[in-house]
Amino acid sequence: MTTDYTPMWKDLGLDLTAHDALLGVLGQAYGDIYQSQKNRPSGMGYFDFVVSEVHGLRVKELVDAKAKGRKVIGSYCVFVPEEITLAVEAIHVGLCSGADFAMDEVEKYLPRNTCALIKSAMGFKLAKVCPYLECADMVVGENTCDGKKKAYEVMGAMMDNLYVMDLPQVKSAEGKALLKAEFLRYKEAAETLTGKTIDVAALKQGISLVNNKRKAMARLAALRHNANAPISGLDALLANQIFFFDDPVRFTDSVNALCDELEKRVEQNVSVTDANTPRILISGCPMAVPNWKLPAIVESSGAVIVGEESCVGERGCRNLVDDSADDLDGLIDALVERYLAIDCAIFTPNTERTDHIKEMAQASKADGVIQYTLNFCQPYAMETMPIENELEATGLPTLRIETDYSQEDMGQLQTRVEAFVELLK
Ligand code: BJ8
Repeated sequence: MTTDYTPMWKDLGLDLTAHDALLGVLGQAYGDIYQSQKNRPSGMGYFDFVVSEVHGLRVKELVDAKAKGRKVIGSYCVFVPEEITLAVEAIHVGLCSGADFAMDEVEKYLPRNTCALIKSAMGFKLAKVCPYLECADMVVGENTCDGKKKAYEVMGAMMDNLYVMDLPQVKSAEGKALLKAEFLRYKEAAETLTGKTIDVAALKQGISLVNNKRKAMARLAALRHNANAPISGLDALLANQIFFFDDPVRFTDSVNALCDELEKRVEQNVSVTDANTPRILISGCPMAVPNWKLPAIVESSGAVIVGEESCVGERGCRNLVDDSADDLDGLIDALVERYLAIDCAIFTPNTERTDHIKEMAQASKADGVIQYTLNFCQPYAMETMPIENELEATGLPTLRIETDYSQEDMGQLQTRVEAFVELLK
């Protein structure tokens, strides 16, 4: 029996007609792209269920938790430390921004040549279609790229619960001090929101929950390195996307259960590919739900994606937080250490990102790298050429793709990706 969530959506203030349209598009895309795949691991059943209930059961869990006094904090960037959110017993949800919505309205507030991710975040707000955003007691924006920075100024006028975190652009001693000051300011804001005070035990517990999620994702990433890929890139991307809004313990258990199954697949030589399938690493801008456009094209062109160098992927979830300190200051320092290693293109210089791409390509036995950039994203577009030069100097073929969330360039992308896949064979 399916549950009718309409009263809940209405109470959250969603525009029901627009929301129905969004769910219709999401369901159609999911059916076409995901459910048409062959030989999927049975452990993906859990993730299929999460998607089928993405605006239903998970949102109900948040609404029920709020009724019991818990708070919900939404975030747009992997720099916002979930460990601190969990330490005040709040729920941390990533706000996905992976589909075009209400673009005509958005372009009344933002220039047309703004990246799709920023426009999507604004469109979801203007059209009132995101239950996570409407559920959130506090929404955290961050000063990363110029587009996001300026968009939060506009969004701040539309929302009374937007909190903006400043971030360094340089990984210097001063940059580290700024990040620490901002994490302490976020800690205070989270404490004020919830009325809870973070102590060493609470922060250690938050660190442990998030470290466990990251360890499970590292296990999944390593299993994809096998010569006989036990899981498609699309399915692995889905787990990376759900990382941001599922219950952390249930998510970790589900990824570990999936990995147990994948280990058996590897032992038994069960694969989603054959020995000649080209292996591709995707690198660049984050792919938020339901942005499956490029991976669907790549895998329907006869290649398999073996890793994502992306914030919805390894850039976002690698590296654990050292929880050995016995005081709050030491634990905050450990958080700063871990987060400052994120090699987002907003940093200058950012050469460690190229090193990371090379390491990932080698570990995953990639035959080629697709550099994926959203149109009008200057930080990632600017890094494309030096990275291409370095990778090609090591003999690794690369392809540059600049696109957005529309379907208009599908044919052209398909042709270019197919040609690249042929080259790798
Ligand atoms: S840590 S990648 S999640 S900022 S695509 S909005 S950069 S113009 S998303 Fe990001 Fe945090 Fe960095 Fe990761 Fe700007 Fe580019 Fe748009 Fe982007």
